[in-house]
Amino acid sequence: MEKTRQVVRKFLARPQHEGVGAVVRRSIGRFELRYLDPFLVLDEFSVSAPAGFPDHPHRGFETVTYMLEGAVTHEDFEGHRGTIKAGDVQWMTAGRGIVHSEMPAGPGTSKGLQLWVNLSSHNKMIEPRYQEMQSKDIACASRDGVTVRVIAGQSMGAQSPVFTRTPTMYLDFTLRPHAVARQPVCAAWNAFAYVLEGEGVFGGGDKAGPHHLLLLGQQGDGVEVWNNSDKPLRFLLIAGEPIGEPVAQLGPFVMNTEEEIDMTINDFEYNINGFEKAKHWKSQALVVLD
Ligand code: FJE
Ligand code: FE
Repeated sequence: MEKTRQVVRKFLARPQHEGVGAVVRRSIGRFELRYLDPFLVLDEFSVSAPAGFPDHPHRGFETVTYMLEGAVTHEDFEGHRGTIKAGDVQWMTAGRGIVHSEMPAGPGTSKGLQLWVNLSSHNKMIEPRYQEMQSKDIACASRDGVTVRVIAGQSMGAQSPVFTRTPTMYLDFTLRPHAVARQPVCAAWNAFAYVLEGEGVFGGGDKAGPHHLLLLGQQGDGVEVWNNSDKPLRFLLIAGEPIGEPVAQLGPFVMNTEEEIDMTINDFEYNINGFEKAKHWKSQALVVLD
């Protein structure tokens, strides 16, 4: 690494209501940062029963759910079901259509992050697919007070098996006090850091604590992060190759044109073109709440 990218903007993600009774801190996808190509949404969520994200559809992008605390049970209209526990990742390609519910499991509060990764026009209508990794199976590396968990891409010799249809790097760093991390990031990829715990100095000067998103500039071949404090620092470093296409979005439907959005509303309403199985499906989670 020769030159670190600098922080160009800094955002504090404040809590807002989403789903049914859930709270999210949305950084990407809110008014001030509508779209960071290819990323549509980054939500740090906190949810406890009976609140959650009951039956809803997706089309045209991927959701990446990374749990920090507690667990989330998901079930979809194809009968795919499971529980994402602390440290686990679910990389879901919604493609042409998924209808599912995502509800907290067990007592206490479930916390995590959900990232929405856009798909290019030729991938928007692909078959839905799941890539799931349990915490114990996530590639990890440690050196000089720096530990990284590799959710997507590679870092410090560790590599993730996740296939990212939209090329994406997703790293979870923990730095001991006074440690420094240097991570190469592809030129031309959009990149940001999101602080989970402690306080870091990013890209040669900007200090930030929890719930802050630091947008990194394009100049440089990587990023440098310092933990100058005497507490651990944990942050995500995420980067993706921009798609460079127009975005038409209506809630959980993300296409390229308004016409495609209208077709999607029609497909969902009449249970066609990928939404066939939504017709007679209801999650068990919803039944329990009834
Ligand atoms: C959604 C409202 C929503 N952030 N973070 C509208 F709440 C949702 C939605 C989520 C979501 C789910 C989890 Cl597990 C974590 C989230 C929003 O489900 F998709 C739309 N369109
Ligand atoms: Fe969802």
